[in-house]
Amino acid sequence: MTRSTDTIVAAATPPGTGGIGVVRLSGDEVPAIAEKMLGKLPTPRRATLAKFGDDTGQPVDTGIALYFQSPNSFTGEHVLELQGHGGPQVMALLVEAAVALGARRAEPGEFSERAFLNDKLDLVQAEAIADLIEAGTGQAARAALRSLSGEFSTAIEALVRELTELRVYVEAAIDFPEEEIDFLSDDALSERLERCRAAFDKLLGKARVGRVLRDGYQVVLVGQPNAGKSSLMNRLSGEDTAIVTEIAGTTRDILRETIDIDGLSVELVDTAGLRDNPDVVEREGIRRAREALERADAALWVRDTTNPDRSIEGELPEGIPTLVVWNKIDAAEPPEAGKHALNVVSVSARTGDGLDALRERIRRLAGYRNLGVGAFTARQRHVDALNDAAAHFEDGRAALAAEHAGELLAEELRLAQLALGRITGEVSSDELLGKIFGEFCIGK
Ligand SMILES: Nc1nc2c(ncn2[C@@H]2O[C@H](COP(=O)(O)OP(=O)(O)OP(=O)(O)O)[C@@H](O)[C@H]2O)c(=O)[nH]1
Ligand SMILES: [Mg+2]
Repeated sequence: MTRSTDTIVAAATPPGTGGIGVVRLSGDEVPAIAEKMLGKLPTPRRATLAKFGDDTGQPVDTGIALYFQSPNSFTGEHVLELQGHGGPQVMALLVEAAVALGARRAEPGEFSERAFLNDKLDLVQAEAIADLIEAGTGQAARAALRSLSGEFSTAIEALVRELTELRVYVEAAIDFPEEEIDFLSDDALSERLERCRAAFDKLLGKARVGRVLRDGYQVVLVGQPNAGKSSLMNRLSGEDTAIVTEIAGTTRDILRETIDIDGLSVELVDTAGLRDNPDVVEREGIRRAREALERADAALWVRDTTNPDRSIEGELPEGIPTLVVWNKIDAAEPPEAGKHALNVVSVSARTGDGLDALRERIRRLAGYRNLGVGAFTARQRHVDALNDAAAHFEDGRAALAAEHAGELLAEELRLAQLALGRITGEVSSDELLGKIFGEFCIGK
């Protein structure tokens, strides 16, 4: 049974002209509206050639009508799709006719929201629809499709099941304290705990990569003036975006270029060189550079082999993974110390030397290693909820280890489950739903 709702209508194809344009309706009134616009209710799931008329019986277009009877439709409600000629006037007339016959114009994401409310999709899958539509690379599109088909949701559900079993076990142990065996300190429990922890780690790793696949990975280039930050960005992107000169302090504004590294969308952010005693404009540039750093996923600290600079280490925010990039190796050798360190790469923006290695390092920094099979898209919201759940789980484990406190462990496990429930939408608020579906396009 679906809930009883008003009937919504919207063009499902983008505004503009095209060979075909689709208007979609969903709700209780669909059969009645279909009869008025088409003269009859089409057989469910059959492509039916029909004349589309307006509320007064005037013909608007001829096309294919598709009727899906509740509950066998995208939204779970009665759905009608009118595939007409893709012109903005045709679409507008069809929408207006439906409105005159009792439908209401759909809000952004309202079709998907109804699909969610009618249990056709969980929240992760509904979000994956938007992510698939907006995917910036082929990899991201494929990953979004995996989320849409439920791979991410299944992984979450498996983890929830693990937590539930663990909780049942712990609660049983608390309820029968007189049992001779102390269930709370036996190996079976610690094995389960270990298994859960491993499952958390694995899923968090995948969700982080999924987040990067969806949102892209932002890398800020910082360093002393003249180190070659702008040259490096131009070289990596193959564009001549940034001005390059031998004058220190050339770049003042923030410049951005997006590159594709094996399907990973990386946004490079070029910034003003950091130095003391800049002029007014440059000072503002440096302020912006620092601001960009705060928000970045990673930093490339570009250093000049021909002019080894003072360290700016203290100026890099903590917690942002940083790669040291020695530039201009065509002109001078990088200093021996740290040359082979893990977080150091040597390149020449002029000749292109070392850039493949640099791209590989960026890829690895993003956790984007053995991708391909099984990657799915995720959102920051999912990563946050997973982190939250993992923190409760760890608190519970710690409480058990320190105080043998089974009740505390059980409670933390419950909170961890709740946090995971927020990801799939088992636990949701109107505010959260409004925020998620409000970002969709109209007609989706
Ligand atoms: N030999 C050599 N010169 C380079 C290389 N990369 C950059 N340069 C030169 O170094 C100078 C500074 O390059 P930029 O790319 O403007 O340096 P920047 O770090 O963006 O400098 P600011 O914008 O002033 O902070 C220019 O004259 C470049 O031609 C390189 O790999 N080898
Ligand atoms: Mg520059």
